[in-house]
Amino acid sequence: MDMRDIILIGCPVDSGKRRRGCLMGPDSYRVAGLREALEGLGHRVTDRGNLTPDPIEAAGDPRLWALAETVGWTAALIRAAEEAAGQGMPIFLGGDHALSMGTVAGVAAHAQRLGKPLFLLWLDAHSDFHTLASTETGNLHGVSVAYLAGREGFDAFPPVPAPIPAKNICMIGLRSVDPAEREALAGTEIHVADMRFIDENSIKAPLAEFLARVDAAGGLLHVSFDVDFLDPSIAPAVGTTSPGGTTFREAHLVMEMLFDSGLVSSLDLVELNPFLDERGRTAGLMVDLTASLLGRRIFDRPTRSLA
Ligand code: 5AB
Ligand code: MN
Ligand code: MN
Ligand code: MN
Repeated sequence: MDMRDIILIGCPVDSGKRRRGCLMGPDSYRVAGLREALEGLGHRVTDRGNLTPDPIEAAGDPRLWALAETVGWTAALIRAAEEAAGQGMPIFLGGDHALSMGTVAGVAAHAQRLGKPLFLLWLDAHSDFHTLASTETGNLHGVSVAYLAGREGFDAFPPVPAPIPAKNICMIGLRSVDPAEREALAGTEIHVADMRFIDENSIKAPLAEFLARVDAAGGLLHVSFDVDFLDPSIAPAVGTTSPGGTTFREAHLVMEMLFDSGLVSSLDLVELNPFLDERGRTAGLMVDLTASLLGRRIFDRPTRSLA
């Protein structure tokens, strides 16, 4: 198996919504043994500790929660992600999903320097496709994809160095999409696999199709893994629970397919709120799934009959 240089970067972003707790996520992954799990698979792992946001004196906006702090995080994360992407495989330990505005934008800048297209896999119950104008809650963890895709109205934020073309974005696991998001998505080439599509076609179908396109394009692949992609019965430690999520087996298959593809070049683990966890089980599950994405397996394929 390929040994990788993995860089853990703590991103205790907690400004993307009103309910606090995601700032404890990076330490929760550490306590749950992420580093040890990845080292046990033969990878070289460096933990860079936690980042802090740039101090920003942006004017607030009464409609938007903690705008200046999220802008400060985005600026800091763009720099950190671009640098780390040139040194190994960064795993960004969240923190809420607002952090992906910075991490993915930074990785995209790196990809652009390499002259390779970046593809984005969004594993989430939500599409996170609001603009600052359309958000109803004012929670900025719900606008990340819109920013990264280059939608208008993000003047308060650093310009996206290399917006991601809509056809390079795939969302899997959707089951909570607001009307303004649905309308905006319909006008794009973003690939969406909602839970109905998954129920009718299997989770393998949209992922295999997407991975084939990444491979054919010689692209880099960033995976943004929101804990609420998982069903809340197995992953209770999230603020925005949404019933009808992916099962352990579906999520596990996604991780195994991602590993087999050899295409994943960076990863966000977002929205874990350890304050809401039950004896560390969500953090432990996320560590196990990350290990599967990085090569933990039951048998080497193809699986033979044991008879
Ligand atoms: B998450 C909602 N669409 O805009 C909004 O958890 C939820 O990062 C956003 O996917 C959920 O606040 C953001 C209702
Ligand atoms: Mn999300
Ligand atoms: Mn979500
Ligand atoms: Mn959430």
